[in-house]
Amino acid sequence: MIRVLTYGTFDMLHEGHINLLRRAKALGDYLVVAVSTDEFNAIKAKKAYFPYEARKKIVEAVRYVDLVIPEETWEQKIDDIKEYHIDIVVMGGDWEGSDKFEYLREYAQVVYLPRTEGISTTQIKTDLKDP
Ligand code: C2G
Repeated sequence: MIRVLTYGTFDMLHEGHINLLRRAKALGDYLVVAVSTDEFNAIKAKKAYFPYEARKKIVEAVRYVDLVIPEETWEQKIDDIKEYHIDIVVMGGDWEGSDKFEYLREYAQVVYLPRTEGISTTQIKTDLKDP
């Protein structure tokens, strides 16, 4: 069984997120999604519209997702790979080459998938503010 892991805020879930989750799952048999907690988002200087519990429930409802865990620190990834016996870590292309992920190659495959162009939570918020 190939086990895949990905990380993200997944706020205001949209097609770009779904495309990522669908392709991540297609790389294996079991997909673990680490959703950023509100406290970790503050560390990432990212403000989510929906609180963690809501984002967790929404991501858990996605057919490609087998397990949702909290992402609380930058440093938890090696422990996550070991605890969940992860074979492949997957992220969108905006993370390609990032030192937040490249070091994981010692523990698992690291795969970056092209982002879905033209959609982001930030863009949605901007468009809604100024239609
Ligand atoms: N994504 C995508 N296409 C988009 C928008 C997002 O492929 N149009 C991908 C991102 O590349 C990421 C995932 O969807 O892999 C989740 O995106 P975010 O919720 O914005 O995640 P981010 O804030 O980048 O958090 O430790 C890593 C961080 O938690 C990642």
